[in-house]
Amino acid sequence: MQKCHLAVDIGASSGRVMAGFLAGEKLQLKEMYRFDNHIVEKNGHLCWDIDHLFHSIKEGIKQTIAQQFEPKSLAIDTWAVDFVLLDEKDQLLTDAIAYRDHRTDGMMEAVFQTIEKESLYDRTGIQFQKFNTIYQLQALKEQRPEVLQQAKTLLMIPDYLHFLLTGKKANEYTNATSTQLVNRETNNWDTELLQTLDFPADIFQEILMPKSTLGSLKSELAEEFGMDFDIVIPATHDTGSAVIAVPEQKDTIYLSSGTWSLIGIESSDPIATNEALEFNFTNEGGIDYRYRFLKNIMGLWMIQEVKRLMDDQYSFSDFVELAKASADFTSVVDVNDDRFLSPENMIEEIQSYCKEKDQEVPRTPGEIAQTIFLSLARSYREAIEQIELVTGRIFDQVNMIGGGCQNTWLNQLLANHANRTVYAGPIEATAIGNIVVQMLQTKEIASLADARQLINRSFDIQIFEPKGK
Ligand code: LFR
Repeated sequence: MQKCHLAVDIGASSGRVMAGFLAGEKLQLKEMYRFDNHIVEKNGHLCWDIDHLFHSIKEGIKQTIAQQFEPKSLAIDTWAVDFVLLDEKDQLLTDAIAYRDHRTDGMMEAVFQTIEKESLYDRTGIQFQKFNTIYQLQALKEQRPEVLQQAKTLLMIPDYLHFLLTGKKANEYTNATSTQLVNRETNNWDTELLQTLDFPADIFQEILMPKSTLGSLKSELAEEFGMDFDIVIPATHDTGSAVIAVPEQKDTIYLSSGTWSLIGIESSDPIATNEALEFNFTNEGGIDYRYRFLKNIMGLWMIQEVKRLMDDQYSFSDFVELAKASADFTSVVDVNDDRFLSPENMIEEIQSYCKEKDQEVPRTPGEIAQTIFLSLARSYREAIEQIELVTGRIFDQVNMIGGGCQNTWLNQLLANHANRTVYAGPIEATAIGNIVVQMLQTKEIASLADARQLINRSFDIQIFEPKGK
């Protein structure tokens, strides 16, 4: 059997179980299993189907073993901010409500009545997104206080999946910072903040850093799989894992491209200046307390929604070709307007935005796709300018990582609009970042710098030069 580490990487639209192992001078990655993920409507809320996710993880492990791979360890990463609450018997108290649910409408303003926006930013360094855990908890406090009162444990989604595998409860650091409740000085839960907001402090668990070992499988699971292995804590926030896998770090801007576009730089300290606040940049915690100074941009979610609304008759690569053929179409939307976060109908939302702004209304699939890609490229350029302004530094290149870098048209639009060389790859950055943390834990890789060199020589990177707009 081939010994390996298993990365379970679950995004908002799909999950995969990937085996990673060293082969000579290179890191090899092999997909073992892939499954669907999507938001479902349950009890009046938009939710994740957590049972389906856990079942799929187990299936992925079984398929891995059936393919003659033997996991030495496994680690799970997912999107951030969402959580579950457990009662005193460790049973779920709520569904796993998704961040696109409308329960947080107005909750940011409610929190600001208790603590000033500036003070919250100063304590946490985290961007203001209406779906952050802090606003989800505020929603629970106002809408279902009895649930919060009954709660004994808060686990973020990957923490909960790790708990189901091991029976051990902990909150992983990179994801914990996405709650907007971790203090950027202490890198621990901000107990004063929790008190101010009247959130029950005892539901928060010990924070564990990436590279820690959580424990081995529950005995009944080890029996079911016919083998036992450790669960290692990766950067459980997918963006945290992805940024670990950016091949080049010096003077580069990374853009993790998927359902979201996360654009930023790695910083040894949080940058929580007034300008950073004004531009709504975040300082999410990373491996070895490196901070991700970045901005969330709405991302490929917009085209995912369009694809779904068109009954999947076009693939993502069809949309790329159709958009290219509509390259002369110049209408743009502000992708970061909250109206695109969870609209009833993305196509109509884009069309009414254009109409309101007296722009030509996109009608064909190509025009709609082009409006999205062009708008994204513009907002990437704006974010790059803001990063340069805040840091006083110049960044000559962009490293695109993640599944979205298969969109060669968007890569080219970015190169043209930002007038910078774009390096695209690796596509599986998140799973790779997850795997190398497991290898750092076992000391198969000596340091993060070594891990990045290994990634650089192991995976294809495509280059896009600016061609003028
Ligand atoms: C990307 C991501 C972003 C986070 C958003 C919501 O998958 O994790 O980093 O802001 O999803 O959790």
